[in-house]
Amino acid sequence: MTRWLCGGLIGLVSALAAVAVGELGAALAAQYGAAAPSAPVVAVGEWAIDLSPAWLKEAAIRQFGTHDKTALLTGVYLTIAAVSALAGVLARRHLGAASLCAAGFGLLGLVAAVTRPSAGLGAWFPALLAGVTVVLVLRWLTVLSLRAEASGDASRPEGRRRFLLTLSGVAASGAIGALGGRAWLASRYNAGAARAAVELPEPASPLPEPPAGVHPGVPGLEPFFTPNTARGGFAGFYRVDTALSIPQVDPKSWMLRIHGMVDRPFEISFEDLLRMPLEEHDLTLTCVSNPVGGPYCGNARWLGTPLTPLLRRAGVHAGADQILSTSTDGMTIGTPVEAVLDGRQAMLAVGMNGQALPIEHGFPCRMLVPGLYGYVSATKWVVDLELTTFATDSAYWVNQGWARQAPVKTASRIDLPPAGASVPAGVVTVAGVAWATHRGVAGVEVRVDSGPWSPADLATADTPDTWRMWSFPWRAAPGRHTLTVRCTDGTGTLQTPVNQDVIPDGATGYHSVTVNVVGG
Ligand SMILES: Nc1nc2c(c(=O)[nH]1)N[C@H]1C(S)=C(S)[C@@H](COP(=O)(O)O)O[C@H]1N2
Ligand SMILES: [Mo]
Repeated sequence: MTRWLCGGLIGLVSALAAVAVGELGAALAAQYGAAAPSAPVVAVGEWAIDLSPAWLKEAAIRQFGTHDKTALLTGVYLTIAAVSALAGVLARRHLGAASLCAAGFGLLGLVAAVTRPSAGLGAWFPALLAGVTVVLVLRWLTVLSLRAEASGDASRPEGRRRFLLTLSGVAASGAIGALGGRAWLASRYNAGAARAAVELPEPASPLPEPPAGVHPGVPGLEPFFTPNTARGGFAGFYRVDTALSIPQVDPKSWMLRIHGMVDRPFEISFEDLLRMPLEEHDLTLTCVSNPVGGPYCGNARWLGTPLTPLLRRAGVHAGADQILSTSTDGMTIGTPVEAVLDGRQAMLAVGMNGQALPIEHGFPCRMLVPGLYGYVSATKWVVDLELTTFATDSAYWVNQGWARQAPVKTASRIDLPPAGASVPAGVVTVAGVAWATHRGVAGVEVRVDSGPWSPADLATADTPDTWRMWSFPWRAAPGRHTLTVRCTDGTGTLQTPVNQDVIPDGATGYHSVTVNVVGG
């Protein structure tokens, strides 16, 4: 075995041991009641998310979609692997310097862990354990291998075998420890059982089913209500957030505080919330990071308590123009007070499509305000509403370069036929969705190549707060054709053809797909 390889392996194995100890430490912290225990690797990953600029986050969402978290953690692991391998090589010549380097890495994890907004007491514990472990294991293995080389043992087959056995022993325990720690943490820190136990009360007056015909009945077109999780070949409701480990909130200890520029600040428990009048509302939620034709838009029937009476109860001061909401994981979202009080159905939602809110969609409670992008309205795991002003406080995404005010822009999308599809010549059904949340959709038009715009068949509207489905019978002639869609909102304003990127306040432009029509 070359010295380089030996050093690199020692570095990798030490890092693996440290990662394992970090995971086990987090599980141990959870066992003893730490509020939001997280392994150092996760803390570093979340830190990286916060530090990365808006364009990078946006690119990650675009590139990896909901898998952006997996991509990020993979990146963190690869960085740890590279740095630790280098430290291992360095250790053979400069053990002190390499130990410092490893300790520095541990310190990084420690700083990340204690500066997380969700960090509770004991957040330092897993990272400190991991940091100490990496230094000790690196030193131990390096000294062992140098000694074996000095004594000539390393050049004998039994000596080499003995050393490799030690290395693989540490590696195997590390792998088992890391996986075991993760499983242990998942079992200790999990709101699944609490969620299953929630019994949502009936709304004061249940909302009737949406009118017949909200779906055009085109086979293969997604359902009018997006399922909470993937079903029947259709993707589940999109998820966009900065949480690497999904917050697990116990509804028994959940409290929502309403304070700031109000006459009567107060707190309510989850039980209080469920005793308030609940109402259902159909609402399409969209992410500002959704590119033209993109998937980050979903429609659901939500159950919750209206936000306006709560604000009235608190008595909002005249000068307050922003509701700054905060989640358990420290996300802050700023919503215009004006929008919430103008009569639209803003709510604190506890149910989604007939179930308690899924954990990844904000269990036990999230905010929703029709007509605004998620990053300025839809706080998941919300625990705090502070009445303030836009002049004094700015929220997370705004600090990252996104706009303060972000009403949902008018958009339309072709879902069928999918881009690049081959379809037989004859009548082809083109279909999709259009939304201008809170303004409603009044018309959809389709254009073939550079031909004239033709009106599509609109499915029945549910409410102006939901998307509207549409279809269009196209007499398709053989060849390559590009289909383009546009819509008109409920105020009579045509969707703008101007192409704009998602930053700072949402993409615009028309969605096109090119398809191959075959046969004749
Ligand atoms: N706590 C928290 N709430 C959040 C976010 C977040 O990162 N953290 N992201 C917001 C954004 S950008 C969007 S688009 C919506 C997405 O909600 P969903 O994941 O339920 O679809 O949640 C919003 N609420
Ligand atoms: Mo978003």
